[in-house]
Amino acid sequence: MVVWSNAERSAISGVWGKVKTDEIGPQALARLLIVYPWTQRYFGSFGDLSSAAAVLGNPKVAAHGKILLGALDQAVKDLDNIKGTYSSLSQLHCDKLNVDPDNFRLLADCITIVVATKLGPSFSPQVQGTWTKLLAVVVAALSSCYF
Ligand code: HEG
Repeated sequence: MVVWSNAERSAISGVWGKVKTDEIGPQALARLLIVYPWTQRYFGSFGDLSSAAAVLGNPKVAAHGKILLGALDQAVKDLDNIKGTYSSLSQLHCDKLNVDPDNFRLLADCITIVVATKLGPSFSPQVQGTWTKLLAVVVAALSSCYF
């Protein structure tokens, strides 16, 4: 059972209030596909991913990035029930999409880098610690069907 202190809850809503999911999502997914190119194998239907410019300009990447961050929004809004929120998503990624769960952590790192770039100095080490905890819980919840 994950316990969130009031300070952690307010740090998370502070970060979330400063990011635009429509901006962060596409940027984070594009980073994943560029930095870790093997992740492109899951997005065969997305069209041209042949260069960084192609990934950054691909409308399907942008649209899917928004969907990803929409799912993160659900976690942020219900911090005490992240495992429940993601139970069917975990099943989908495991049974149908066959996504290697190591990739969840890589996407989490990309999200953190994009958020840090956006927030600048207000993304203090303390805030980063809480944010990293949130994403670790998200990754664990998405991975739950695999184990
Ligand atoms: Mg996944 C679909 C969320 C990591 C590959 N992902 C989806 C969907 C959501 C989601 C909400 C739509 C589900 C639906 O249509 O019912 N994904 C999600 C989260 C995270 C994540 C929250 C991690 C934080 N996904 C992830 C990673 C990969 C991946 C790391 C592959 C490297 N997701 C993937 C694929 C689809 C989804 C291939 C189907 C896309 C499509 O065909 O439109």
